[in-house]
Amino acid sequence: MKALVERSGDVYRVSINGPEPVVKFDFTPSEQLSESALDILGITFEEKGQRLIFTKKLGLEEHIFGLGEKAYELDRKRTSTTMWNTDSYGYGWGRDPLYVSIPFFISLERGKATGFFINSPAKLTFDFGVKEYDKVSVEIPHPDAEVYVFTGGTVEKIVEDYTSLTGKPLDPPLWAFGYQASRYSYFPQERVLEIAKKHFDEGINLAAIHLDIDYMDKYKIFTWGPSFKDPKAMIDELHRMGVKVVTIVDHGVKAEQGYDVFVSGLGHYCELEDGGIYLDKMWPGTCAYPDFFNEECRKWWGDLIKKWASQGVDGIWLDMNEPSTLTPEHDFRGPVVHRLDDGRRLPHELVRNAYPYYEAMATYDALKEVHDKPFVLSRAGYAGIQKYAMIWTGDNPSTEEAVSLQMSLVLSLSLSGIPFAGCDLGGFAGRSSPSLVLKYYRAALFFPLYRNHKEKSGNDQEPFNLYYEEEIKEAIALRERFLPYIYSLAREAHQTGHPIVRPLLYEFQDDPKTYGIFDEYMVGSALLYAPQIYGTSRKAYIPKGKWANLWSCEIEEGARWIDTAEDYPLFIRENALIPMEGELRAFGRGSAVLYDGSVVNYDGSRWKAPKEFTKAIAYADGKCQETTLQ
Ligand code: NBV
Repeated sequence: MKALVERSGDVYRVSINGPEPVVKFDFTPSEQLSESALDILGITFEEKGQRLIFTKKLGLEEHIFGLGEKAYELDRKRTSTTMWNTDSYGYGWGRDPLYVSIPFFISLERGKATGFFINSPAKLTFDFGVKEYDKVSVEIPHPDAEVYVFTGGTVEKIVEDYTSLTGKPLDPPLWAFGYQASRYSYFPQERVLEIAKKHFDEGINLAAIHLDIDYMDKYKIFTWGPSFKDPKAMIDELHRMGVKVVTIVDHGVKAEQGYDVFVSGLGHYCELEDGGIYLDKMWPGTCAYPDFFNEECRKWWGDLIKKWASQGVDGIWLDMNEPSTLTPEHDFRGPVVHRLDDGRRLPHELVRNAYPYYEAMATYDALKEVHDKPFVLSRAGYAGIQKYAMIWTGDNPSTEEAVSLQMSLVLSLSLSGIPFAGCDLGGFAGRSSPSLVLKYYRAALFFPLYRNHKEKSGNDQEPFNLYYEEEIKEAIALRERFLPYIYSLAREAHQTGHPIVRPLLYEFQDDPKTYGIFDEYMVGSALLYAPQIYGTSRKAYIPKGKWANLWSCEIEEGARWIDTAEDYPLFIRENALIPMEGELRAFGRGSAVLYDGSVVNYDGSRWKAPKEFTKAIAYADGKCQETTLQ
């Protein structure tokens, strides 16, 4: 076995048997180390036929985080999990795998963090102390591997270094953080307009509306069907209302003579070993599938996206891109091969998880030529997807247990380099009670993507169709008040990789009590939120330090558990400032960088802020002092 260990700052690259990764990330080593560096890093590799086994010890006080979208508690200790992007309709706790595969985890032991990233889109299996109580092992189904170790020590530094390697998150347009409506499917076009208008009539500012597969002509991508007679007029009307338009685009291209999209793509589809086009079932019937691993294919797809978006379409929603099919297996069947840019033809099993990565790359790069800041929403993903797309967590169910699960998923994505994520508010699969929908809106209050979406056979769960309408509208309005803070955090996320919603352990890694908490979260480093998702009261953990209750102005001192019956338990950290719509709030001194780069601050007696802020609230000694600015 050949091992090469190189280093740049706190990041080590270990190359076993001369790997040629399917997804290449830039890494410029400053030094080469001897093989004994593997002992210092505490990792070993063993060859087993055509496979490699990675192992490290698992300490009694060691805990594991990351790995993106996994339906477990945040702490992955005592789980076994597979990386294989999978269509997972209606999943609940414990279903594995789901749609996104991020083979990157963070170990936290006695307050010290170390990160590990196995750069392979093949079917990796991770075992964290299940098979062997005191070991982490990863089975790699090929004889070579590229592994990165991040030794920065803090969770934040590791997320920074991981996103320096795999790419900083995109810079989404600001409307992406507004409230969005979706349904499988709103049609005909008159109904789309009515639905959008209804939101405004009911006092909800709608930022975007999503069009699911029924806008198409017999599900053929890049077409409009007969119930969208004048899409241009519909788009113009939506734009006049201030509503952006996002269309779903699946990967399956109907294999049909005379369908210009299909014909133009010949030569760019996934092939079988014998060179024939791989054909299998998707919405329109027998389909061919773009081979996004190949640059020529990405160019062809990019031209289609550009042409489509130039009609006024604002964003693209990539579904089924694990890749899935409508076959009993859901996956690609048969000996499918992919052509990589470097000329290799590799079997599907070795590259699968990177399919959505290259699809999102092609889509983002093309949209960028039409819109300054592209909006791409993807269901599946691989490490690095954060450069190109926001992620939504797929077909979540409308069940009570799913609400905290969604928090765990989005917070884990946050730890895994993907700050821009969200879930279908209300739940996609099944029927939802009004109180469940409200819990979803509350749990996700600060999730970067805030979109209601529902399956065909589900109930109408737009806020105005539910008898909890007022309460849900209150949630939407409260989120809106925090948008300046969310925007400023989006800027930080884009520049650094720091997530917007953060598990408590991200900010308080010295406190092991935070490791098990996934039903409350930090918003940036300044705000603590414990959503009221169980009933009318809940326990909330207040980490060490002083915190001001946003509403009552009382000061809480951590670390301790409290009971709270507030609808929106929110606490400002000491010496932090939060920019809100037209107002600033600070506990002690504090400052914040706004989305446009300007700085607002409070030095304990004076406020410094641009004109859009007319009110300021200072928290001190259990009281709030309000000041009118300029
Ligand atoms: O395009 C239809 C749906 C979509 O609404 C949903 O958000 C996706 O996750 N899509 C899955 C296809 C399968 C629906 C069962």
